[in-house]
Amino acid sequence: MSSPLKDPLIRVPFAKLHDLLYRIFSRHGCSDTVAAILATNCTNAQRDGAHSHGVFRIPGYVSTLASGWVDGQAVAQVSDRAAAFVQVDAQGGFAQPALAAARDLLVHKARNAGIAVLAIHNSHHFAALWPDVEPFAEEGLIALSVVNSMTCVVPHGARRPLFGTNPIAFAAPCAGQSPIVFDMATSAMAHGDVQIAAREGRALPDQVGVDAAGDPSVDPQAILDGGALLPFGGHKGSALSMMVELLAAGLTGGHFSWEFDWSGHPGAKTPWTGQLIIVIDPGKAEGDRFAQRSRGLLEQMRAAGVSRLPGERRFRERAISAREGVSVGEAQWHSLERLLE
Ligand code: NDP
Ligand code: PYC
Repeated sequence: MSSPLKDPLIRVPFAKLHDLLYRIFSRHGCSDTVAAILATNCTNAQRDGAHSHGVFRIPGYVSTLASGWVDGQAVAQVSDRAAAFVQVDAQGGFAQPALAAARDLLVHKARNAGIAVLAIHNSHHFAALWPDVEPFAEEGLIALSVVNSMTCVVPHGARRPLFGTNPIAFAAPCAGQSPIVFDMATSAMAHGDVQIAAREGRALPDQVGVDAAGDPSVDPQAILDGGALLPFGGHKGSALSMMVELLAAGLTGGHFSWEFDWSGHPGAKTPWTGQLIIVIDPGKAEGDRFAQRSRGLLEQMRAAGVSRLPGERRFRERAISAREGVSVGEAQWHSLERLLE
């Protein structure tokens, strides 16, 4: 598939892109439920300009489904483990349908207990993480999620890669405006962005990765061909990445980023790991003023000179997409259509 950035852009209605992606997922072995959930996830990412996890990912989904590595028909099994703990076995399928299957129970528990945990294992997550948390904040809840991926990050002080790119996403309600949302890999760069840079022949910034010999490199292809990424922020990002491994895999029972072997499934791209989501009901806090306090915090940040808050770029892209349609590369669109043949 051609690069989303060098390809001339066209604007397509959200529903048209969603329908195409739904048909691709269905054509390549997903159940109706899974196809609809993944199509929504991927269309939302493209709509918000989250290009490393929008339609760029579709060939990877398709090759993974063809390889038999992931089960596109899986029906997640939800277990009510405790007053504030829900466990889901995704049955070797995608994490997003597992979250959807457990969501009502999770929210019910969070509203009762003030907090609830969702532990997903035996799952594949190949997407951006903010779509998993933002909807909770839209209904007044705070949500934090972590997911681990595949070995491609050298822990601080180590000689070889071990961790995944391991993102952390957070969403909180904010009075009178869209929720506060951030979503970030704990690696210096997302693996998807390294792939995009390699396609475009763009050098990376310093301190992002190393080549196969372990020497610092700004060549994205060298990082992809046996090299590795570094955590962001040295020992601090490395500690957060370790935390993600512990929560998303150690706690849930999912695989650590180094624990699965996909070499017998050529074309497999989706990490077979786990995901943790923690949901808090701020309505249980004394005074129930959390959304107002959030707004006050943002006002102070703006007054202090912050001109760009996390999530703002995506919300801006979303508004443009609503007016003009979702932007997709022209050649990219035709490549997608060919996946229906
Ligand atoms: P970015 O570094 O692009 O952005 C991280 C966060 O910082 C976002 O919330 C972003 O907001 C915000 N931000 C970016 N620039 C600024 C700025 N100048 N000032 C203030 N805030 C800013 O994200 P990553 O490259 O780390 O991750 C990209 C995606 O990759 C994520 O969605 C992540 O979930 C996904 N990913 C998924 C993995 C998986 O296993 N499924 C593994 C690794 C990554 P905004 O959104 O508005 O740009
Ligand atoms: O961009 O690092 C990444 C990534 C890994 C799995 C899905 N996305």
